[in-house]
Amino acid sequence: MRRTGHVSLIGRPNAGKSTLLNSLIGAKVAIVSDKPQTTRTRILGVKTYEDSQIVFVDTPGIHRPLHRLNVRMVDAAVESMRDVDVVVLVFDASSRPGRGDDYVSTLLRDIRKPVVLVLNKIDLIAKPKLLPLIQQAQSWHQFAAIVPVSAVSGDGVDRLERVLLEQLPEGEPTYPDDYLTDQPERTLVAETVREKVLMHTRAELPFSTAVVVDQFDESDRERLLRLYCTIYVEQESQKPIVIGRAGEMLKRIGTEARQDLERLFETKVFLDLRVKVNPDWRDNERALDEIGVPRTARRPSKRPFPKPRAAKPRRP
Ligand SMILES: Nc1nc2c(ncn2[C@@H]2O[C@H](COP(=O)(O)OP(=O)(O)OP(=O)(O)O)[C@@H](O)[C@H]2O)c(=O)[nH]1
Ligand SMILES: [Mg+2]
Repeated sequence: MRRTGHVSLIGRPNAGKSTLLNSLIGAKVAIVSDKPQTTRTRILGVKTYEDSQIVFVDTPGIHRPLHRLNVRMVDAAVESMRDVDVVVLVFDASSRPGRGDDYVSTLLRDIRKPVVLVLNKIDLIAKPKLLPLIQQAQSWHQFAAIVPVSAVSGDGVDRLERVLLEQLPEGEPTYPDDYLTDQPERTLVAETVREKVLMHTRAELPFSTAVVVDQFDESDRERLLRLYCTIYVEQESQKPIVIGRAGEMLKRIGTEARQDLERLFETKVFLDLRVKVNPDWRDNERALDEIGVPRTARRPSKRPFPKPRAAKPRRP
């Protein structure tokens, strides 16, 4: 039977949603990192089978938003559930369920469509731990199925595909067979650079970095694709960290991003990176529009977004 439909991948930050998307469609369309909140927008990845098609929707991890950027991110994830045929909740089986997971379960309460639970990262846990986890997970929601996988090794991913195809409605594929993603080339460039920044920085920097492609010069693409990007940080003090001593860090980021882009575009790439400060861009609606984090249905509030409160000093 021909089946087709949309499946969204939702879950807590770092659960492995983007790794799973890439594994499912067999191509890297979403960047991945060991830092939470890597994905900032919805990313479509299409898998075409002989007679069926699944349109996967990778989403930002669901977390407590402390900036307007994060409000857009979380809303994008929550809204994705409305538009799809099946929801896949991705859970990091190597972690302990916490309050964030309780919150995600409450979001599933009103969902009147099949929800499949993926227990990801099973390569990191001892086999005997899996059964108790499956039993515990049954209290979170009435799942249509629970599928253990390792998005990194690919273990269990084909079973997940079979389970999802069974849940999808009958229908003809909507995208051509060779269609892979909705991500424009410019976005893939910006995201590749951001992935390298995430890989090599720590603490607040991964969260406060954005990348914009200023110029995508393909006039001589067969010979050399010329790309000019700006890496935005929030504060002057963050610039030297991204640039590094004698420009060493920026060079490393540039070299690694260029190598990935040369593989992706199958041509030689010239990549120019500069670093600029864009103060508080994470709380500036216009900056977010320019950086390419789409607005969600929620209307932007005029009030300044509440800043996280400083922790109260503890009594000795
Ligand atoms: N060992 C192991 N690591 C995994 C697996 N899946 C993902 N990871 C790692 O988990 C980290 C987070 O992966 P991502 O795919 O970026 O997670 P995400 O859910 O998309 O995260 P956000 O975009 O921040 O919401 C990365 O370091 C991945 O390499 C897995 O099956 N096994
Ligand atoms: Mg992701």
